Amino acid sequence: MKILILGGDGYLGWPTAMHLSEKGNDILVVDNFIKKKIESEFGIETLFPVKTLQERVEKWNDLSKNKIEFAIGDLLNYRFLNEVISKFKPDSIIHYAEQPSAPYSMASRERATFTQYNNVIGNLNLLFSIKKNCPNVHLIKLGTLGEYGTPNIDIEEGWIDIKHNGRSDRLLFPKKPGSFYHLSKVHDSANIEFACRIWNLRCTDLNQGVVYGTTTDQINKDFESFCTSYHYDGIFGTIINRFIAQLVTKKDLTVFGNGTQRRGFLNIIDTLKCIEIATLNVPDKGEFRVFNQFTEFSSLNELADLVISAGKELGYDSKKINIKNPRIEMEDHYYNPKNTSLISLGLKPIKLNKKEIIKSIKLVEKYKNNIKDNLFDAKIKWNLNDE
Ligand code: USQ
Repeated sequence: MKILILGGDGYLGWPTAMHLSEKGNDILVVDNFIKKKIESEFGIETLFPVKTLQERVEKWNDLSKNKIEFAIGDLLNYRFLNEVISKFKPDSIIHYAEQPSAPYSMASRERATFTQYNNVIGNLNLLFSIKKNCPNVHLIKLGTLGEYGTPNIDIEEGWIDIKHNGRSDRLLFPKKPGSFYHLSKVHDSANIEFACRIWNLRCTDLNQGVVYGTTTDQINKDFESFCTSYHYDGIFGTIINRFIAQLVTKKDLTVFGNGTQRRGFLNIIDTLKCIEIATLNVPDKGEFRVFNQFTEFSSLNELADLVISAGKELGYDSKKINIKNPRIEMEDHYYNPKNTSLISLGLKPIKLNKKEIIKSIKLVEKYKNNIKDNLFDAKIKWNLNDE
């Protein structure tokens, strides 16, 4: 297949490019390096020294029989997007190219509007370009499990059958997201569903949980050349990766609030498998298909306890501290999201257990001198008036 990967320089985009290239697909990666700009705005550095996209692609193309190509540009530039899509003629488009940080989107009015403008308009441009250039393409869009929030009912995969006053319909599942970033993905989903309905496009929206992990089969071929970003900072760092970095620097693990919040998680290797499964199972024309992409869910306290007990086996004695929650989110809540679609299509999940955590700890330990303590602070508060 010819697969266009938008946002192909990122934590997930780059490993996806290598994985699908190794499976024999022609890959074109597009990125505008926006995450790098935000990193420099906040003085953020990733844990591992990640090579430039050019260097990674060159090295990959030396070692592999399938080549990866790349183009630098922005989805907000409609002319650029049309040119890329009309020349490459993809069979599938995987769309990761969005501002991915909830805290960033809550930092100020400017960052909230940037997040929504960048994500929603970029996605809208993509829909128009698909309609114009390749209406049969399979769009695989990265959504987020956080689109649903934590409603007091079971979370279905995208759609829900509703009976109301004696009548019934199948409607998009109601959304109760927790940040302007998560909201941007809600708006994307609504726009894509509409485009599928009116223009007969086809899309898989992957509502993904929090990803953890550092390596994949392709990264392991040559870690220094192919590693992807690892954030532990308060903007891009996600919870498990932060906990592991806190542990190896002998800090306590910062659980926000009372830690009874529940979230869905998956290993980075399972992200790649899910994407591959999506590419191989193409939805019908006009279909807006939603998969909930996570493999297990647990409370933040359970996660912290798991990292602490894995750390104990390696001689660490960090504790869990429950700090005042900088976010506004439900802490005690019902949580039961479904995830049967990807499993029924063949996903065999990697279990988040002590062994997996120990593997990550050992890798992070090698780079612990790069960790900057001041980056751990989760300074961004959801209620700007708290200051
Ligand atoms: N949290 C802590 N301690 C920390 C950091 C976070 O307790 O040091 C808590 C947060 O309050 C939240 C949970 O951990 O309840 C998850 O936070 P996170 O920063 O790991 O993840 P989140 O902001 O939700 O966003 C991440 C990705 C985003 C993706 C999303 C999937 O950055 O791109 O969409 O995970 S999900 O969470 O399912 O919406």
